[in-house]
Amino acid sequence: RSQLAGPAAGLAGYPKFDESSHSLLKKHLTKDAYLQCETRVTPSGFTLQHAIQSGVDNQDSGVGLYAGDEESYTVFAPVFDAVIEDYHNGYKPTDRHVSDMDASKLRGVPDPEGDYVISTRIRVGRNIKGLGLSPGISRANRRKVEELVVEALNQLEGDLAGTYYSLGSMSEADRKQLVADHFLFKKGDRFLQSAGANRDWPESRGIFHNNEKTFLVWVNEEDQMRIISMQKGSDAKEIFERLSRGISAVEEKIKAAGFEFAHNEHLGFIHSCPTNCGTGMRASVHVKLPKVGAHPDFKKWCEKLRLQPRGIHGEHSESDGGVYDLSNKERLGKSEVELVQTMIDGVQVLIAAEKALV
Ligand code: ADP
Ligand code: CIR
Repeated sequence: RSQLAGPAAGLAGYPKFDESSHSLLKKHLTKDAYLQCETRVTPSGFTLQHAIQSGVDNQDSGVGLYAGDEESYTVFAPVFDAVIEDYHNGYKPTDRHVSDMDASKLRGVPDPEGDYVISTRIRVGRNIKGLGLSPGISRANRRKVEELVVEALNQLEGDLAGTYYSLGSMSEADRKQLVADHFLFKKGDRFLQSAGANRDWPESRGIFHNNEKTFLVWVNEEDQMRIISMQKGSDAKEIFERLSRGISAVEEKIKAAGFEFAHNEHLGFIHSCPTNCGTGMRASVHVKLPKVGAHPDFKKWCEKLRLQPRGIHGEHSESDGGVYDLSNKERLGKSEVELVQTMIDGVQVLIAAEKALV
């Protein structure tokens, strides 16, 4: 395939950003970076215009940039490196990622009495090397991913064993209930839509879960896999231990089929969104913090504690009844254990603040 996206057009296709937009794309897509990347194309045919489409269509994006394949991160490095450094607390192009999945190292329980934390969830993303990323994946590769992953999941045993439900054959009522209960991804996310990640929906998408719905795997949404461990209460150690076993079991089966997770020393596990590279891990609680959440400095406190607040239905949703989703913000350059510990420690601080506020 040609290494040119087309004849150089200079700045003719440079996007317009609203004054109100605060995305990392707007901040880091300098004219110089744009000109460097404008004519480049990855081996699977992904261009800069594909990578930035979501942030251009959705001016309220926090980030606004997606990769269509592993190579997007190097081919469009002038933009991706800057966004990654900004989002992941100064992570440099020369830095190396680290990993530690040892649950026994975690210290403390956010809310031992169970007065504030409703539930805890830890998820990671995983993609299979060479099969593309959702914004650029081919229909054939997406089908291959579903086949490989479902075959791996069907071999899981003990508390990890469960059933795969394809999105295409699920009733609308069942789908809605799974979304409302926080188990399933939502449909038609406009950020993913613009990124090209919703093509051929709902084909090859689905969800696997065990009987208790404490171990779940999303297939072919934003990433090929989202591996999730969750339960009521705040026992992060138990949840992390189950997640760790689950990831290893899935990886072993994927390897037995002759494939491997997309990973490199610098970016850790490769994801379609640059915010997820590294561990791909988001460890979150749903926690009742009506006073802290309503405080004018809430966002500042979260930033200081390296936490990201989300609403009650996940990213781009609002809080309801003073319940917030709080999770580690960074995912790259720190180990899984460090990031879960960041969440535990930060949530403890905010619960103490909630108790102190009158
Ligand atoms: P992701 O976590 O994969 O980045 P979202 O932010 O959209 O994606 O969250 C996905 C779903 O997981 C949402 O329904 C959200 O409410 C739910 N969720 C997140 N954290 C928790 C938690 N601690 N307990 C219960 N549900 C949660
Ligand atoms: C956005 O830019 O808002 C969406 N594309 C999602 C960004 C990833 N999520 C995050 O942690 N802010």
